[in-house]
Order: sequence, then structure tokens, then C-alpha cells
Amino acid sequence: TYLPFDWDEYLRDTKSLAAPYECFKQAVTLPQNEFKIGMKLEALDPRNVTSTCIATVVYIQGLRLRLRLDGSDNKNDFWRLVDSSEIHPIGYCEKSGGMLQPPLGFRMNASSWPMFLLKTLNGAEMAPSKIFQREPPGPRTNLFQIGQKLEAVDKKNPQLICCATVGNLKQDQIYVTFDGWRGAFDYWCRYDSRDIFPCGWCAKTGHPLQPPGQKNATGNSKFKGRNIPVVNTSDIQSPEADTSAPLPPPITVYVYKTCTGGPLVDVAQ
Ligand code: MLZ
Repeated sequence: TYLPFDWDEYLRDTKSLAAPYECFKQAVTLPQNEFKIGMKLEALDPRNVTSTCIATVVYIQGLRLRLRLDGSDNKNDFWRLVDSSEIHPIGYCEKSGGMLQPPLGFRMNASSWPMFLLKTLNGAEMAPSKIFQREPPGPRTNLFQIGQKLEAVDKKNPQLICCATVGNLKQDQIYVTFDGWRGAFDYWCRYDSRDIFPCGWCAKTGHPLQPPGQKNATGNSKFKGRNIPVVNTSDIQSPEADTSAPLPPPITVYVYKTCTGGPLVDVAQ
């Protein structure tokens, strides 16, 4: 769990405005996430987008699915929204006249692909088509303005959605800069990218939001040292704990980013 980020306070303190909802290609009425870990579906191979592959849901965070291509390693996981146009129920590819392909970097010999495919789908839990959501239409033009705040996927750490600012504009592109980071994570993307969200999206969808980093670009020291994961003691199970004993009242532990945490506190980023 994370300390909820207070956008209102941050916008006030940084004297900035949030990019309005109409700027984004994101659903206005939020869809449900009815996917479950272990479900299989079809996904475009992100490293070779002309291939449709079998993928397994390995983790779920808010409206996002962490996917792993069957036959691939666990080093190339990727994330898709439940209303992504790049995921489909099993059978969709064949129905549209295509053929399922092995992922780039298929672990086995290419000749074993047909048998691998049979085995991986045999007895698998396939995500039912009714839980796939239609992609929202999105704006027809780039409506962003320089300086507007947003929430954006950190493409180098794609599990993270972070506080960001529109740093520049160029036709149908926006330059996403991450607040409080030196620039190594910044990138250009289309205005209708599915990796950018209006302020408050994470809170609404139950996704953690990374607050601004500490290399302070805004000159506002108030937000320094606030990139702090919070650990709720009721989430911690020590092996010798007497589980029948009443739990002590929860306490909140603040851990600075420079602290490695130790065995019970996962200071992941
Ligand atoms: N802990 C990693 C991730 C940084 C994430 C930045 N996001 C804009 C690091 O410090 O490199």
C-alpha cells in the first residue's frame, strides 16, 4: 500500500493544472477488471507486433494486466489495460484468418511450436470474451498543453505509473517528463497513447501512483522525501506469530528511499 498522493495539494503547490480528461484516450466510465491470474488470452507480441501469441495473466494491478507470452521467459513481461485493442480472447486470431505464432525468443525449437501450443492450451483457463472491453475512442487531435500534469507509465519500469508533466509538444506527440527525476525516464509519445492518464486515474482504478522523485525540478522542497512506501503491520506475517492471538493495532512505518528495508519491508523501487 502507498500513501495516497494528494494531487490537489501538489497542483496548488506547483501552481500547475492537470490535463483535462478529454485530452486522453481513456475510458470515461471505468470498466471492470474481471481477469484473473492464470487466465490465457491472445496478445500481440510487443517485440514483434505482426505476431499474435498466447499470453498468460501473471499479475493484476487496477485496470492493468501483467502479461507473459507462453513459451517466452519471465524477463519480457508487459502490461496492457483491460480495454486494450491488443488483447483478445483465444480463438480471435484464427477466426480472423490468422495463425498463432511463437513469441520472439521462443524457448524451444521452432518445430516444437505446434505441440507446445496444444499443450499450453490444454486444460487452460481461457479468459472469457465478455470480460474484454472495447477500446475507448479518444480525442481526434492533440489537446495537450505544455506544463499540464498527468499520470504516466514509466516505460523503463512499466509496472510504475508516476506523476508527470507535459514538457513539450510536436504535432501529434507529447513529451512526458517525470516530476522530480532528472530526465532519464522522459519520452515522446502520441497524444492518444494508452500509457498516459489524467490526474486521479490511479486512485480511481486502484493502481499505486509513484509520487514525484527527489531530484527536485520544481524547486519545491515540500515533496522531497515523500516517495515513501508505507507498510501496514497487519500485512506482515512473521513465521513464529501466534495467528490466533488478537492483532495489535496497525502502525505505519515510513521508510526512506535510501533504506534497503531488510527482510520484511520491500522497498521495491
Ligand atoms: N528505483 C528505480 C526506478 C525509478 C523510477 C522513476 N520513475 C520515473 C530507480 O531509482 O532507478
